[in-house]
Amino acid sequence: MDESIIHVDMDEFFAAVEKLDDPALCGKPLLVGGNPRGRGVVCTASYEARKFGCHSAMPMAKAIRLCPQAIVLPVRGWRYREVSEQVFDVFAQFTPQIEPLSIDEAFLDMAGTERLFGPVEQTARRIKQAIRDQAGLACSVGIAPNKFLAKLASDLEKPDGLTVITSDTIHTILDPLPISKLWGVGPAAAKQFGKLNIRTIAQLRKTPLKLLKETLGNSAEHFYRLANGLDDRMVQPDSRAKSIGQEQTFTLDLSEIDELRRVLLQQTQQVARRLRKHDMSAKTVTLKLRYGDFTTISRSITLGDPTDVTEIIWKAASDLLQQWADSSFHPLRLLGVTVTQLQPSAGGQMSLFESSASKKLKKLDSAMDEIVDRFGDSAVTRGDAKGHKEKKLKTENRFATEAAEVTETTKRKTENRRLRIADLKETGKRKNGAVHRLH
Ligand code: DCP
Ligand code: MG
Repeated sequence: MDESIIHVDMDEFFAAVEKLDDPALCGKPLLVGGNPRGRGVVCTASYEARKFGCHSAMPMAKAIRLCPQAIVLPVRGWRYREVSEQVFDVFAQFTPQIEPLSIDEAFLDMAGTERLFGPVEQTARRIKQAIRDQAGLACSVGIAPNKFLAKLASDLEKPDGLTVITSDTIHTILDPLPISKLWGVGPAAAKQFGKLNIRTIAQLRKTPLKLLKETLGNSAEHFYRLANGLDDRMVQPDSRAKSIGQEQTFTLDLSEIDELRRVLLQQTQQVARRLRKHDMSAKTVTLKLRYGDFTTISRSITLGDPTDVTEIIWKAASDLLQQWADSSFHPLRLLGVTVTQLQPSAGGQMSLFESSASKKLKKLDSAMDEIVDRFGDSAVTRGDAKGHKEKKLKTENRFATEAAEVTETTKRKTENRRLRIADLKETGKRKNGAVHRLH
């Protein structure tokens, strides 16, 4: 099948996150954006508010005139980014070929995944369901042979849509649409087309290319190709790594904590080494633990400062393992460690303000890296200092001890978030002032 490009676009994204965090907002007209008393604009209007003519980029004051009963909410960028990350994590469960377009949309190239997941349309349904389960939100999906058609398709049946354009249906779907649906047709281009009496894609497709070139110059061919459903841009995956991790499935479930520590130490050394190779530091360390019945949980900790030092990451990872073992030990089928919240390291230079303990650790790391580079991974490993407190190096790992169970099973995750949100509301962190009615 040629239709291997998927475009996913979240529905009423900022408003949907607000509804997710406060279900009392569901079904209500919402305007998320800037202050109506200043020159604030609408970032998004919920579908209920769109019925009154409100839309993105409209001055907030005007939107309120159109829909006075709307609830106006301020922009909570950090929260939308957090949910966006969950959505992109779902994409990564289906393909590494992900091209992000914005906070709420991406292209996925599914070519070659049929053997693993079945037909692309079926996979698209699974992606929609996984986004609903893991992020609690609805999205619209377009499936087509190329990026232009996939993006156009995802917009055709919003909200909660799924539209397939095949090579057989291109013209039936494109022809009646206004030319403003073509990628790159703004008001100026639309005016030019108007001079040629071209208002629909069918009219454009049927106009001789020569005539188009006389009026539109170089861009004529681009629009003519789009009107015919042709686009050969590739999906360009975002190459910046978002996480570095190492995991291992055991032939027999492992039930010895010392054995697990040994595996984790190896994994941590490899992860930290890969971080240094990429000149990156990480702020969050996450353990993945899978039990014999496939229940998968994770525990994470956020460090005070980003680091690429093995000893600091090991301290975080081994503490997490110990805390888990103390409270809910089970034999493990799989153990893994991942670091996230990556950022470039400070050029590998040791800061003047760095403590001598930290400098020593960095020297140790570079010496170990050199040995591994020359003689391979198994050439050297550090000792597990557990129980030898006097040997423990006093590193300045100021852990903002935020150990939290991030994942349980996928199903329980959404439920947990709802509980957390209810918690937040109760503790008043989401202040009443954040939701203000403006009349
Ligand atoms: N956004 C913004 N300013 C704009 C347009 C959008 O801040 N001028 C933000 C708010 C949107 C988010 O980006 O929620 C995603 O943009 P979309 O164009 O995908 O719009 P929505 O997701 O809100 O709605 P739709 O269901 O039409 O995709
Ligand atoms: Mg959207």
